[in-house]
Amino acid sequence: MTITESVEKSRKTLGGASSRKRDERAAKSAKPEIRRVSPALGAEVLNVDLREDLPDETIAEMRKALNENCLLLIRDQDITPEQHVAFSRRFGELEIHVLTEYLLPDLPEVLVLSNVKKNGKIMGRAGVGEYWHSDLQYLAKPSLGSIMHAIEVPEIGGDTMFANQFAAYEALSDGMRDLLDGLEVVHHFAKARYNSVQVGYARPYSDEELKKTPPVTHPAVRTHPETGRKALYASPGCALNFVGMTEEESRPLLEFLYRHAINPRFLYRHKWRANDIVFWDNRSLMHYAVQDYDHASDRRHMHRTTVSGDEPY
Ligand SMILES: O=C(O)CCC(=O)C(=O)O
Ligand SMILES: [Fe+2]
Repeated sequence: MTITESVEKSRKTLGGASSRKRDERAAKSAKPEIRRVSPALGAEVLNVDLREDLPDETIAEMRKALNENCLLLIRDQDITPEQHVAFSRRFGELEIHVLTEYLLPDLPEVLVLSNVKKNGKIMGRAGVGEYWHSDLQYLAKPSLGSIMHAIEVPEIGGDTMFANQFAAYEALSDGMRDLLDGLEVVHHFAKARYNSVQVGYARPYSDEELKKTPPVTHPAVRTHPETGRKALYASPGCALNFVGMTEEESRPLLEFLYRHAINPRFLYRHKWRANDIVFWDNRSLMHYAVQDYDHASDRRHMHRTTVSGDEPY
């Protein structure tokens, strides 16, 4: 064999190997393995690499797993913000959060949640979400789901808890379900602010921010648009009262629901590892970010995208 022939042969072999590898990767990523992470909710998706443009079938499988399990965990994803956004877009349009100072300057689809300082300035929104809520429930069209990428996490602490609101609804008596099926709840962003200020981290929202988020009304029980399953949809995050009732009249029933909705049987508590991606369904879950780490010395740096959703019914 001449040198030219052998170079040609090795080029072919290498070329063959790399295209074979791509095929293998595609075949592998087309068949993600789905493994439940707790009895209440959540599934880990294995054999996917979010740096790649995943096949449509893989995305469809993930969507199905999300609808069934309410939360997806994908570990060891060392992705860029651009890859995070590209993956998120496969599930719908992305929201640009009203709190614009916490968005990545060149990529406003990414909301930074962080207590890490750069040049003396905190890089994101710190210490938020320490109350049960569903993201953007204070909007007329709340979010379908949020996709969080953990970049730096404390050794211990800083977990996020999730509560399955399908299970909460299904555990109610027929009488209570019938009552709730006929009720609507008023939600307001100002209450979410109040919750955060209460726990001592948030700055007050500006008039401008509040003007963009007038009170909205949603059914107390919402039907999942993709599965038809019903979920309790009255989280303490931003709920004020039932339509047609005063706050005082609404309080006893709302407080019963808040207690009921977080029965330990409905919960999964996620302990974050760096490069975890957690995709939670805001239509069927509430979540709660536990601020139990030392904000002065423990670094926690997360990126979140928020997939747009439909008007609840
Ligand atoms: O930091 C977290 O774990 C979650 C905070 C939160 O509520 C959110 O990003 O929606
Ligand atoms: Fe949240």
